[in-house]
This record gives sequence, C-alpha cells and structure tokens, in this order.
Amino acid sequence: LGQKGCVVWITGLSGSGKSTLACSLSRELHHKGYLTYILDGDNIRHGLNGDLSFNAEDRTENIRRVGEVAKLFADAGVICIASLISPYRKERDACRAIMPDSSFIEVFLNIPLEVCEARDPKGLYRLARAGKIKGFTGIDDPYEPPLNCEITIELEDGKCPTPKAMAEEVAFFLEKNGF
Ligand code: GGZ
Repeated sequence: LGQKGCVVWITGLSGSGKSTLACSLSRELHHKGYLTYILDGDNIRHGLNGDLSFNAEDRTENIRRVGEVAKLFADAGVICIASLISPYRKERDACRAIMPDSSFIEVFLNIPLEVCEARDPKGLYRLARAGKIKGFTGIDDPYEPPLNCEITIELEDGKCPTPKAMAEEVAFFLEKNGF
C-alpha cells in the first residue's frame, strides 16, 4: 500500500513494441508489488472504442477516451499503462493536461519505420504498401513524435533493447519519481 496512481503513456508506430513493453512493464511492477492495469489501443478498439475508425477524428476520440479511462484508474491508485499509437501530439498533451502534476509519464518508443515495417507482425504494413489499408500511420498517415516526453526508448547499436531492459528503465523512472 501507499502506492500513488499514475499514467504511463506509451506512444509509437505500429510494430514498435508498445504492447510488448506494456506487458513486460506490468509484470516487472507486479513483481515489485504494484497494482497495474493495461489499456491497449488494439484491445480497447474491440470493446469500449469499437465504434471508432482510424480517420483523424476517430483517432482523436480514441485517444481522448483512453486518456479519461486511464485517469480513472490512476485516481484509484493504479499504475495505468496505456499503449496506443496516439499519433497526434495535441491529443497526447490533452491527456497529460487532465492529470495531476507529474503523474503522466510519456514513453516514446522511437523505433524507426524501417524496423517496424520489417517486423510487420500482423502483415499490416504490407497491406498498407499495397494500398489495401488506407491511412496507415507512418505510410500515408502522420505520426508526430513527442517533443518533451519523460522517457525515450531507442535502438542501441542497431538493436531494440529487450522487453525486460525497457521495462526496467521505466520502472526505475517511476521509483525515482516517487510512485
Ligand atoms: C495504424 C492500424 C490501422 C491504421 C489498423 N493505422 O500494430 P497493431 O495493428 O496491433 O496496432 C495498430 C492498432 C492501432 O490502434 P491504436 O488505437 O493504437 O491507434 S490510434 O492511437 O492511432 O488511434 C494496428 C491496427 O490498430 N491498425 N488500421 N490505419 N494502425
């Protein structure tokens, strides 16, 4: 007990490893005795946000709703891990703005498009390149990188850090900042 709630907001391209980091971080924090909850864009789009598409207006609404739900979890004292592309800076900043000071931790998974595209875990980039998915982030839809995020995760010597290494970096930040 004594845990302070917060929102860890993971942003990055499709295939950058957001869901993997969210799971790994959640496991790492559970191990240390923290209560966490993951709001994953792809999952939430099957339920709460099942009415939303990928046009700009619906992505904006997707981000807004996840931000509001994340805030509820944080209010309840949970470390809420939100992982969605959230390509627009303005909407991410709006989610930050509704949170108490310093309790919105933005993590930018800065993995180059070429690397995400080479991974293509669901074959979506291939479909986007073939014009079968329109408005795919990074291909024919914008991604606006954060300007002032708390944590940036990048390739090291051309390789992605392991899920465990990424999770430890975020967990270290949380502990250092009193969560
Ligand atoms: C981007 C898309 C698209 C388009 C379907 N653009 O890698 P994934 O498959 O599992 O995660 C992506 C997910 C994106 O949902 P988010 O809620 O995170 O997006 S946003 O924050 O922009 O609202 C991808 C899949 O859905 N997907 N079509 N056109 N990603």
